[in-house]
Amino acid sequence: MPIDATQPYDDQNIFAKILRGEIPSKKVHEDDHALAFHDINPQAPHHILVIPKGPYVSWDDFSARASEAEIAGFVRAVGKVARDLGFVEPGYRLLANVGLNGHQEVPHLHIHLFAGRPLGPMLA
Ligand code: D5M
Repeated sequence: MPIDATQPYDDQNIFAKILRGEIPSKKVHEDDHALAFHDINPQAPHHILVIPKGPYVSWDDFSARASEAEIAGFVRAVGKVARDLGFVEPGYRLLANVGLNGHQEVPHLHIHLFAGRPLGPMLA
């Protein structure tokens, strides 16, 4: 079920549990600001989720409240994951779902990174 992105941060959400190591993930990158792991329900040959380590519900929450260091660290981590996994050529797609109409299901900001096949035109 999609969530309301204006809700307060819930530290029992599944990605908070992954960050605390309470449930496993197939990790591909970790640094001070970000964790990246394989999506459990891949929509492309490569489907990675990149999440900030701080408690941010959505892109909206993150862009409004995160520090400059957190924003820079997170954005750089997304790019580094794509480069390190060899996605830059022939390309990849980034996606962040926000709130009810964006069909965001997990209330901790995550960037989807899709690669490994032609992804076609953007869906509206
Ligand atoms: O996407 C939420 C995404 O989170 C969806 O693609 C499945 C993925 N997911 C859910 N639980 C897990 C675990 N435990 N590991 C890895 N991936 C997971 P959204 O943008 O919120 O609709």
